[in-house]
Amino acid sequence: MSKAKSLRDKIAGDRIANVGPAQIMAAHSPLSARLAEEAGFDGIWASGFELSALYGLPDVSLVTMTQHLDMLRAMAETTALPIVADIDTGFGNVNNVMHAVRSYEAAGAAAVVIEDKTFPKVTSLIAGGRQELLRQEEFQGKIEAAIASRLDPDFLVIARTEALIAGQGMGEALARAAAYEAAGADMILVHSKAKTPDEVETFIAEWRGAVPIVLVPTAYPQMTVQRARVLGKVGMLIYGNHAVRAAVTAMQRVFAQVIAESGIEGVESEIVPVGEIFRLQGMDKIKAAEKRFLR
Ligand code: SPV
Ligand code: MG
Repeated sequence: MSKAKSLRDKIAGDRIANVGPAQIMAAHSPLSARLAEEAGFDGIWASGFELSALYGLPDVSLVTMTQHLDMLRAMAETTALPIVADIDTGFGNVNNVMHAVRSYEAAGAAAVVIEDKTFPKVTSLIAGGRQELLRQEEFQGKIEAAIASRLDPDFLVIARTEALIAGQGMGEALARAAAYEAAGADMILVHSKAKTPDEVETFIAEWRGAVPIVLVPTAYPQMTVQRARVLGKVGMLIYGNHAVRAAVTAMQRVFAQVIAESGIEGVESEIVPVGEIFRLQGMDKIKAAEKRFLR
């Protein structure tokens, strides 16, 4: 079974059994993807924000498609989880979208999320960001192009509307979501930077479409699985940047302690032993292979 089919089946099955939504954790490397899998998440969010941060860059379309695709491919080779690829605006117009969808599917993604902003985009949660929406018709064309380009019919094309982020109001967000569903989107991601879930809850209450909703509750962390389940239409919760934020928290603490103590002895008990890294790297397989084949 393809990872795309397993993700699609999970979302559909969760809805019937009323046990979802799927929890998709951000990752920016094969190592972080492996940790997310071990923790028990249902999938990986190949976040543009996280990879940009990894390169020390803001998330404003500076990281190239090739950089993101290479990292996604490495993650797909490392984790059995389905990967939801954040392909921003699709890297250009419909031609870029078609090329991207073919490339991401071939690299092992299970889904793509394409957002309805203009290229270059500006990261959504920044205060006072330049948030420009693409014309609705042009974005519908991008969704149609994405669907026409996938080889596996289970590969998910998720349309993301930034209408609320851009301050265009609930009516515009609902109209765009309906237009994107009409264009064939498998799911609708409605992004919000409101500090409470009220805005997305209003959207969901007024949503008359048939396809499930995806939420990225970074700004409104009160949105739990249980709360989303009650809403009835949410298929996925994406934890958008918690891998890179957790990594930064840990490194800042440990680095500060090492500097303060002028040495590494004090942090020894605070960090995993080197053996844990050997385990995550799969050194046991290397040893077993050498024992078996190296003569
Ligand atoms: C990302 O993680 O890259 C996202 C989510 O697109 S957000 O940064 O909130 O826009
Ligand atoms: Mg992004």
